[in-house]
Amino acid sequence: MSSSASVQQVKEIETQAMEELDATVGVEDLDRWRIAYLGRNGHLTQVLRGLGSLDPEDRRVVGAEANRAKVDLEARMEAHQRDLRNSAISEQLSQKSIDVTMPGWPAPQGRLHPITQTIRDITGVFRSMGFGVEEGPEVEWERYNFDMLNIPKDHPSRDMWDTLWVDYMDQDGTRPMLLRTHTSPMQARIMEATDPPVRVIVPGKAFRYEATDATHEWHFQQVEGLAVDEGITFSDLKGTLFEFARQVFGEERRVRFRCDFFPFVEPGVDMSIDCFKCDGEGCRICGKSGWIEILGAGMVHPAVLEGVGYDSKKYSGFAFGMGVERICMLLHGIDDIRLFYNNDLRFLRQF
Ligand code: FA5
Repeated sequence: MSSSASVQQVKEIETQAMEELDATVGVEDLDRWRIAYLGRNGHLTQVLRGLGSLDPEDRRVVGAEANRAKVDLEARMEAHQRDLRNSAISEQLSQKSIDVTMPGWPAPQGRLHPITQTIRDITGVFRSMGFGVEEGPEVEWERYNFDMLNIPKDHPSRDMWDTLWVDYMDQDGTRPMLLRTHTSPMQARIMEATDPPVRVIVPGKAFRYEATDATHEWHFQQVEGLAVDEGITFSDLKGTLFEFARQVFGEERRVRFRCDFFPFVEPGVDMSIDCFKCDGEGCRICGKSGWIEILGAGMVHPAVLEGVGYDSKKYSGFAFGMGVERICMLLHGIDDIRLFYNNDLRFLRQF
């Protein structure tokens, strides 16, 4: 074999291999081609094997040419393989065509619970009147929930709040911790920690050992309010609560104040709104009275002021505590408080 003839032979193998490679259309086709030209007994491999029988000069020239052709063919094969894969994907995509104009799946979106929305509405109104917002513990000491609010141990007024006691014993065998029965303990906590003037509201949960019905839950939300300064009078209390009722319920809702007793205020009142269901006629919701009580209030008792170290001759103040669920019921015409906590999405999705 002369060197030019062998180089010629390599070129012919290469040309033929290129033509056949372009004609391969599938993975199996391509594999057959690789075996035929680059495989262990392939055409080009045989040329390389035969180099040993050539004289040194031919071996160098033909060997270099055959190796170049091998590298070129391998590169061409890889490129062809990529082309085949890409056109297979395009083919698949064109068969399963995607309609980009179709509407997508809606992303599920949560929303605030109606009670959370109502708390935000209430705090918004009081913020606009210059009140700050504080929060406090739900598991509370008896001292703050009762004693510091002028409700001593064994006093009958403790019966106003059926209490859930926490199973924690003091050294003397008493249980001094409870689930707070109202947000009022925060009055004492705030005054203990701050000097007057105080103007704050406290949203939070309260718990009572109570049977449930259309307007009573054993756990519910309250918003406490407290304002203490020099010269605060009962008309400040009335003005503030009237303005709150006007902003939350609108001008047309009627408001009623009645005397009430709470040991930590003197005088004490409760405030009611005319019933949303019967417009004051009397129905099941309002217990046939035409009114729904939403809050208790009054002037902070001098004993409470003195108990936190305030001078009750210099300072006076008012406090109130409202039930958030009752307000939400009035706002939306909801006739059973238990609906808020049943986790029934058909109810909750309406807000
Ligand atoms: C109190 O809890 C006093 N701490 C309120 C207060 C604060 C008076 C500051 C004076 C000064 P009362 O128990 O009435 O008061 O509850 C206040 C409001 O919480 C009620 O008007 C009512 O709207 C709501 N509430 C009371 N019990 C329940 C209950 N079981 N379920 C739902 N809401 C309730």
